[in-house]
Amino acid sequence: MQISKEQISNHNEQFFASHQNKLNFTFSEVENAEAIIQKIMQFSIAIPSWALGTGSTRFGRFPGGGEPRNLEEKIEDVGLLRALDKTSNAISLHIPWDTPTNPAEIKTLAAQHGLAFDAVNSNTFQDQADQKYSYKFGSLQNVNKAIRKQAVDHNIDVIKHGINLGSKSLTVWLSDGSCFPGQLNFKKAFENTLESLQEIYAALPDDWKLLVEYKAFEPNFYSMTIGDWGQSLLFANKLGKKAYTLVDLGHHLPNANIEQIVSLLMMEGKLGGFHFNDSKYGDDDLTVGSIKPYQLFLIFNELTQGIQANNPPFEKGSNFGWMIDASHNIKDPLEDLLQSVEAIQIAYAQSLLVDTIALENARENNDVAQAQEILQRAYRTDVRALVAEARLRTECALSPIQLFRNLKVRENLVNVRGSKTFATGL
Ligand code: RM4
Ligand code: MN
Ligand code: MN
Repeated sequence: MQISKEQISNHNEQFFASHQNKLNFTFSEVENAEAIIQKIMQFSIAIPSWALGTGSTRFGRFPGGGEPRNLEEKIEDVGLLRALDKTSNAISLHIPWDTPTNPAEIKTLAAQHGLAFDAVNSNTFQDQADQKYSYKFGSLQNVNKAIRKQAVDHNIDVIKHGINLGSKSLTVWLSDGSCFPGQLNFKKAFENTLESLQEIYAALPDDWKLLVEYKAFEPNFYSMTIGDWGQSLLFANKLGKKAYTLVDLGHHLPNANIEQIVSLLMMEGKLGGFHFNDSKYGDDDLTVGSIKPYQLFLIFNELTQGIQANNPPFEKGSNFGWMIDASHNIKDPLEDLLQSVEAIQIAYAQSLLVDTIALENARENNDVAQAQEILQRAYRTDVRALVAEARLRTECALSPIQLFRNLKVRENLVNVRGSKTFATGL
């Protein structure tokens, strides 16, 4: 299914008058409104290929119908998102869930939808049918050299797929760790993992990044071999300048101060990628901004400040790995992604409202109340009209979910693909 320009402009006409009112008001309140719109228009975010189907829990899966049956249909789905909001303009593949068997055709198809390929992701947290050794006791950390080699070879294979598609980074997330005290020699597990990562790093093209993702727990519940940003940074530093830490918002212990982590990683020039999602307890995959929107804003505040001090990775075409990483079990995945994209844009826009000079002054004077006022003033400003205006100017929908529903996109996909389709992924 394709959404036409005409369908979008008809939809926008209905909402135009009320949008214009809100926009005029926002312009009267926000001094740098035009600059914010421009930044949002340049903003780019990748969609993971595994977020387009219904996610499962360990208790079951309830597929919603019309799920993409193959990589081509996943690209088509991201194309739909991009038609509604130009921000979603890249796709990140998980291999072997989405192995591109004909890369030239896949690349052409993606280009037709205006999509680039973001980071490629390896998978050594599951066993594949044709695989010789099992990863039950870990992959890159495994006590058995042959198992480690199998996992290394897989990662090198993933890099090759990425090269064919024009990706510029490999994300390594390991489920390696242990479930019980005594099971693992921590030092050996670290050293084995480092040696394996070094072999992968050696196969990385010079203009690529290796993104080392960490996660506090699950599926291992006693220790994770790359469990936090300290461990990830340790690996990244030992590996070299092409290696970076990747922060996935849902991968921390409760109440972790993620904004502080972001600030320090940027200070070190080692923040390489970001997986946006939200969580309340143990799930790492809820819709961005659905649980802790203020935290999301505070994180963006650090990102924006760090970027202003360093380089402009938000811009289109940059190879900074900004991605949504969410896949949960009850919402329509496309509606969920539209909500996530907007939550990110709102937090980004609000972070651009922060009066950084005044904030720094307040800090230097230990004026705690004033510092809080400055941040909260930005957070409490309604920037939705600016985000909508960025969509309007890029020929996208003023209200993406409304249009998605009015056009009966999901019903259409069910008609074509059937109600019992299963997308590869979680
Ligand atoms: C993990 C992690 C990785 C993702 C897998 C599917 O929890 O977030 O980024 O590749 O899930
Ligand atoms: Mn992730
Ligand atoms: Mn995760």
